[in-house]
Amino acid sequence: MPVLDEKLHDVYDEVLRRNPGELEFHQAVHEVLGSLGPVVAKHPEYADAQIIERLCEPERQIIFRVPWLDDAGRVQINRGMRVEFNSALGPFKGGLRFHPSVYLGIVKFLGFEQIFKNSLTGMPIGGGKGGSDFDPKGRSDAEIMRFCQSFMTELYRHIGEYTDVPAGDIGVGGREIGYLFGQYKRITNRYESGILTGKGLTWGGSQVRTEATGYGTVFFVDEMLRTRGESFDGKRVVVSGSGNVALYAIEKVHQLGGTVVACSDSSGYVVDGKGIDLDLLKEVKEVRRGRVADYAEARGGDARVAADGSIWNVPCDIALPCATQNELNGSDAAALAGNGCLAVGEGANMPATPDAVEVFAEAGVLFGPGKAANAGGVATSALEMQQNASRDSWTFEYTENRLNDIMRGIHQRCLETAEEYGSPGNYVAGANIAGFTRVADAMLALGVI
Ligand code: NDP
Ligand code: 2IT
Repeated sequence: MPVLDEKLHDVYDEVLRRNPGELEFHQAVHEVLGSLGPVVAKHPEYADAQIIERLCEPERQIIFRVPWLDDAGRVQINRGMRVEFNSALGPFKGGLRFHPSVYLGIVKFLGFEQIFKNSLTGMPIGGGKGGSDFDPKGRSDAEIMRFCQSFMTELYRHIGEYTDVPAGDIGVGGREIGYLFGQYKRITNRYESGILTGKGLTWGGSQVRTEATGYGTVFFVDEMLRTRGESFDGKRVVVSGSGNVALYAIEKVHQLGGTVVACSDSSGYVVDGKGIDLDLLKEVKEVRRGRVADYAEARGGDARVAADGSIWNVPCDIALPCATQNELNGSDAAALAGNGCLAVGEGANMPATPDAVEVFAEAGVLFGPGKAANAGGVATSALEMQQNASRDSWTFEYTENRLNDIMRGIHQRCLETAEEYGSPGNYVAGANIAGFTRVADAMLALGVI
């Protein structure tokens, strides 16, 4: 982990003291502060206005009970939350995660990351995140609907086109956004398309939003490869996960001439040397809501599933972690670098541990951090908000071109900022500093609020 300078160290100690036990939040704060030494040296005005201290304290945190009836008629109780972290650049914006591991420390790490990611897109969106410890696995469609309706029955009073605009994340996709939007509409008697993003195409959604995070990650990595005269063409790629981000990362890699040879879910990973059959994988994951083992069985041939060991031991040229936080550690990174991996792009939020990031830096592996590499999802959400505000809908081609331009812009901003602050080629420094300075300048302008 980078050593923090004295002033930033004090800020970090205060974050530890005020947020005990929230390990992922601590990790995310440390990662950003690790890049800000040269910024506070150059800009004493940020320290005078306590900008970093204010950024580390969410503007508002909402925690609520979510009671619902399961199919057997039993009462179930989950905890829902929404952390509205920073609205200096626009309404709070960020996804909702439904997973049993969700607690305040996860939502705060994601909300904190989201501030800088959203800033980096150059679009007018603040940062927030929400979710629940609800476990969708094994739940019927009717149970998912009742849960979403109960969740929105509390959340509706806190969100709005100009206030806070949630979207999907782990465990929240098109189906859940539909049930959430339906309940909002029923409670308020208003068709306010701009209160959620990730909607279906017939009821206010945007083309490319489903594909955006995965496609955007691949566009970003493609830009990194270009700096070394390389491309995806002919490359072997490993993608972890097999959810929304992973599926569309795989699709774009294949469109660009690469071959994805492995993917995973929480029960294991599948190696498919001939290249993942994406139509089959989508059918298994999106229609049947099955496991990667079901894919391997249906695929037959050489495809095999592994329940232990690490997907990062599968030799590849490019690695795209697209599942969850801290899924790629220092020894995984060493295995990737040892196998000649050229580039890593974080489709997920904070999938690489601090040790892993250090290994990549030492080995000269190109590393695109999540707040830059996976920003295409939220950027396309902002495009969805634009379309909702103007009651318009754009074509797939136009929207994908906008996404591609945004990802190139983010890549450029990272490189230029890294250079300006003395860390040429360091995408972590570039993303953190460029994301930070835009928010910090807005906060300075808005006064002490
Ligand atoms: P999905 O729920 O669609 O898919 C998540 C995938 O990751 C599944 O394959 C899941 O396996 C696996 N996974 C989840 N949790 C764990 C875990 N604890 N251990 C191992 N595997 C796990 O989510 P998304 O694809 O939307 O999100 C993936 C990542 O991308 C997350 O980090 C999210 O924050 C990030 N992200 C998402 C964006 C979006 O627009 N959706 C935008 C930017 C970032 P299983 O099915 O077995 O649980
Ligand atoms: O982590 C993320 O950027 C997301 N889950 C998407 C957020 C959004 O508002 O589209």
